[in-house]
Amino acid sequence: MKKMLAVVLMMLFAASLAVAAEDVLTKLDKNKDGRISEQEYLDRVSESFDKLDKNHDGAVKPDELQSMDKDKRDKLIKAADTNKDGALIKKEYEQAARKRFSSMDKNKDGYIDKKEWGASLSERNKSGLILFTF
Ligand SMILES: [Ca+2]
Ligand SMILES: [Ca+2]
Ligand SMILES: [Ca+2]
Repeated sequence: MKKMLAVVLMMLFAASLAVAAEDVLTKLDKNKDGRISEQEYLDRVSESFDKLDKNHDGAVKPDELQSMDKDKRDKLIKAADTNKDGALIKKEYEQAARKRFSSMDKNKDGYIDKKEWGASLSERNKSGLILFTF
């Protein structure tokens, strides 16, 4: 009986994850063609950068990422800070996002469709690049 319950709970959990993922996809998909183009993705990335850059000096520094846990923050900076100065400028951030986009676009057609988006979810959890999760 307990086992059944665990299975049901797991299914519910998986279902809620799927719903959340589709929600985000719908939000990103501005022209409603059911997939995310690189431009749609980068628009959103640019918005998220502006939000992170609290003092609007064009660079996101670790102290502006205090709300994130240290591990994720370090991973993000490590992944995106190409000139290794400890701060992320928008160009670096967008470059990392572009890389992210092409790694999600498994069939290389320039779009992230529903299947690709779903498949990338678990990967993103592992990679810690939560900023690109939306
Ligand atoms: Ca679209
Ligand atoms: Ca930098
Ligand atoms: Ca694709």
